[in-house]
Order: sequence, then structure tokens, then C-alpha cells
Amino acid sequence: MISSQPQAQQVVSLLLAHDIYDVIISPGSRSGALVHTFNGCKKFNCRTVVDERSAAYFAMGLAQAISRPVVLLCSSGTATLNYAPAIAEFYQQGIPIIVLTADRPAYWIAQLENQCINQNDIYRNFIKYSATLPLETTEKSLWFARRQINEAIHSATTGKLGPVHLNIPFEEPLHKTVDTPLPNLAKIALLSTQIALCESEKQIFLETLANSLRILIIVGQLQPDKPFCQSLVDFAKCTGAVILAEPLANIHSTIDNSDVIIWQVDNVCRKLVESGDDASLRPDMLITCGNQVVSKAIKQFLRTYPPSIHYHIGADNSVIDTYQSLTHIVAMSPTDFFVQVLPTLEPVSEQVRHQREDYLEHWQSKQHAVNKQCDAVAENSDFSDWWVYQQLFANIPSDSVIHLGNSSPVRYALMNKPVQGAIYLGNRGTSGIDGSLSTAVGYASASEKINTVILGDLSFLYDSNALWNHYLSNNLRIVVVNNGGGNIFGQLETLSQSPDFKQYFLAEHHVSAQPFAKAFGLDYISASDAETFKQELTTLYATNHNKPILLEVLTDYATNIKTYQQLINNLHEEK
Ligand SMILES: Cc1ncc(C[n+]2csc(CCOP(=O)(O)OP(=O)(O)O)c2C)c(N)n1
Repeated sequence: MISSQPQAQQVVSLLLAHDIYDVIISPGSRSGALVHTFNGCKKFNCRTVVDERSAAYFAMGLAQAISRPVVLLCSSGTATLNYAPAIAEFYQQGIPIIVLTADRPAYWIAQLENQCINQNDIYRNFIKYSATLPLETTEKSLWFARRQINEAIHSATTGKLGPVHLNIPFEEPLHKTVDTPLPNLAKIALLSTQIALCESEKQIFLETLANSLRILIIVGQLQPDKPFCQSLVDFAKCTGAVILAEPLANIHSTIDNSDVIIWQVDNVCRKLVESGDDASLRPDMLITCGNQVVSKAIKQFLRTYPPSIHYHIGADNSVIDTYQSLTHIVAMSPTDFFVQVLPTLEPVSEQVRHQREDYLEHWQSKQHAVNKQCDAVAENSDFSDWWVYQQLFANIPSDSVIHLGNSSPVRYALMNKPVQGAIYLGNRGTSGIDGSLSTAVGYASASEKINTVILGDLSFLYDSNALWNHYLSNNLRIVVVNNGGGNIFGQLETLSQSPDFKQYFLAEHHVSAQPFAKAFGLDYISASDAETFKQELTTLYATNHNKPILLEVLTDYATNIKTYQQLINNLHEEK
């Protein structure tokens, strides 16, 4: 059975025509015509998540895991606004999600009707495409709606991918169904095209490259992409460029350790910035691609020592001048760019090759020095957040998936070498603490691998509704580092001395994750000392779990801050 409403039939039929099959539904009556139609057509995988904020983040994790667009469907009113935080994240990270919100006819808006707000273009600051479909069912209106639905899907799935919104008003009756097959509508097909750098621009790029002795490539957050990583590393090897990569760039997940890549860049750059060191690492030419870079120190270093030339390679032509030195934008996929440029590279003279090797060696020696300093602190460190994160990253299974919460988990991850073969994910588009667990749950539900999500206590408690659905999978390992509040703020020395600190920043509390684990049927283990932690880490990754498992690690604020300070002081010392 499907809805009798032709608008609902059209939307569902065209999504099917575009090969989009996964739908996350939050309950409500106004969206009923769409629910009946999705569910009546057996080709869709429909899932229910009640809390729309969590549903939207869940959809994001799912879309990342299956590398396909996902549909979100909710009722009218505040339900729609609860999608907003995740939509901002989709937009910044470039995740293709088709958001469907049900609405009342426009003539009932602002007429004291129930569950009614103005939903036109409600996500306007962070959506790639937005339209309200016509209410009428005349042939012309239905044709117009088909055009809008096709436009929305094309927008979500081409260029820089991203979220799109169709607001769909329905007349009553909302739940009348008919026993007919879904109409078979043809999509408007958008053919794939290949972008190529024009010859003269390529020549300018190659000449600039040839004239640069210190070439730096920075890769921001990216999904694992083997062809891209391979062409990038080949490019670096061929040119003598140095690659700076954080775990979220996911280069390590597809490429074995390569010495052209500097991993713990945050530590290296932090030291350079604080010590007023090292203008000799200033690049002549910078090439960037990917999304956000987490490290503040990288940004500070390059803003202090800007390159003369900066090429940014990305799917769209936005001006993204993170390092205040942007000179060229190449609006094409980084994979296509490196693959196209690679065969045209000319061999360089011995002298240039030596100078470029010196540049790489200089970065490597800095890296080596900070690694030694970090190891020295770890060896003598008390049981603290730093110690726990260090042990955790050393023991997470390779070839698994790691979801990093904001902020300590993602920041401590920068200080550790990436787990080889592991995929790193995190909501760094907007760095919210509000949906990390939901995203991980959505991802894990469609993943064959072990999925470890690492969160602080505030992030876990904020998003505990992530556990309120039927899709918790046994491959899920949740690690909550409970330090009794937002310890990340304690790392800011002036802030932590403020009389406002404990209440308004740290948000000190004594809530445990245990009752949440019990309420949602998870196994629970905990540790508050080094020995128990090591034992429970073995339990966490034992292979015989038939439920998701939550490990709560209890650490002490004062020890955490003391250890962190030791680490930072140690990094600053000249050794
Ligand atoms: C939705 C949202 N609200 C507020 C913030 C600001 N914020 C950043 S980190 C943080 C504290 C995180 O605390 P916790 O999850 O316990 O992690 P840890 O202190 O260990 O870093 C807050 C409130 C945010 N990023 N997102």
C-alpha cells in the first residue's frame, strides 16, 4: 500500500529512479503520506529514530559508511529545526543528504494552527538547495515538483556534495493509502563530466613548481580515498614535496607509512610557533586540499611564515583562504588534479633535488625530536587523560574505524601516530559536541569493522539519545573519558584561573555513564587506574561481544591539567 497523494508518490518514485534507498524517519503525522509510500515500496531501507537531532547525525554516519546519499524525513514544526545542527555539519563536510520536511498548506501558516512554523528555506545558511513543492496536484504543478526534486538530487550529488531540502506541504487526508504500484517516473539524468586543467594553466603550475625549493602539501579532513592518496604520495615523491597530514585526512588508512608524510604536525608546529623557530621551514609553495585542519598550530605557523604561492584544490570555486596566502583556486577534485599533473612532471636538477631533500629532512628531524619528547612524558606520566589516550591509540585494532569526539579526543589524536589502516572520522565541519555518538552509531550500523567512538563526558551525555534506537550494532565500542566536565577548557591557562571557570566553562558534574549503558542495554565496564584500564582495554576488544560495550574511564581534572602542562612544557624545551 502507498499513499494516495500524488506528490508523495512522485518524491519517492524519483528518489528510487536516482538509486537512493536509505531513509531515516522520525515519527509524526504530517509526514504520513511519505512514510506510507516509502514503506509501501519494498525497495527502501526505512529506519526509525525518534529524536530528530540524533536522527540527522545518524543519517550522516550512515551516508559516510555506505558512500551514498541518505534521506531524512520528519514532521512539521520544531521537528524540522532539530535537524539544523547536523545539516550545518553536512554542509561543511560535504555529505549528501536529502532532507524532506512535511508541512501544512501555506495558507495555514501563522494562523494559530498546531505544530506549524514557517518552514520555507528554514536551513538557508547551510543548505545547497532548498524548495517548497507546490501543494496543487494539477499536471503543471506536478511537472514543476518533478523538476524541483531532480534539481535537489543533482545538487546534493554533484560538485562539492552536500545537503538539500524539500519542504512538502500536504492537504488532508494524510493517511489514505491505495493498493497500486508506485508510478514509474523517469529521472532527468545528469551525465558525469571530467574536468581538466587547461594547458596554459597547467604550464604555469608546473613552472611555479619547478621554481619552488620548499613545497608543502596540507591535506585537511577527507574520507579515505585510495586513488587520491596514491597519486598524492606519488606526486610528493616525484617532486620532493612534504605532506603534512592529520589522522582525519585518512592518508594512513590507505597508504603504508611513507617518509614524505609528517604525521604529528600539531606538535611540530606548536613547537615552531611557541619558540619563534623556524623560518627555514617556511614553504615557497603551498598546495592544500580537503576540508578542515584541526591543528591551530599549523594555521599559526603558516600565517606567521606564509608561502609566496598557495594553490587550493577543491571541488568548487569557493575562496577558502585559511592561511591568508591564497593565490590560486583549482576547482576540480584533488584526485583528478594529481592524476592529471603526475605524468607531466619534469625531472629536476640534482641541486634542486638536494635542496628539496634537505627541506623534508628538516621537517623529519623536528618530527623526530617532538616524538621523543612526547614518549618521555608518557613514560613517566600519572594516570591521566594524556596517558589514557596514548594507551588507547596504541591498542585500537588496525583496520578498524575510529570516531573522534570534540574536543579532547580529536586533539589528543593529533598528538599520537595514526592507527595504521584505521579510518578516522569526526564532526569537524562545525566541531559540535552534540552529535558525535549518533554519527558513530549510524556509521557502525552499516559497517563490518570494529567501530570505536571516543568521547568526553559532556559530549556523551549531550548525545545519549544516540543510544535510543534499534540500530546499535555489536561492533560498537564506546569509550567515555569521564573527567567530570569539559577539561579541554582547563588547558587554556588564563581561562582556568577565572572565577567563572568551574561553573560556566568546566561545567563540573558527577554523572556517570553507567545508568545510560543499563537503560539502553549496553555492556558496561569501567577503569580509574592504569592497571584496570589495561585489563579492560583487552575486554573492550575481545571478539565475543553480543552487545555494544561502553568503557568509562574516570580521570582526575587536576592530574589531567598537570600532565598536559608537563607535555607542553617539554615540547617547548630545546632538546
Ligand atoms: C553543541 C556544542 N556546544 C558547545 C560546544 C563548546 N564545547 C567545545 S568542547 C566542549 C566541552 C567538551 O567536554 P567533554 O565532552 O567532556 O570533553 P573533554 O572535556 O574531555 O574535551 C564544549 C562545551 C560545542 N563545541 N558544541
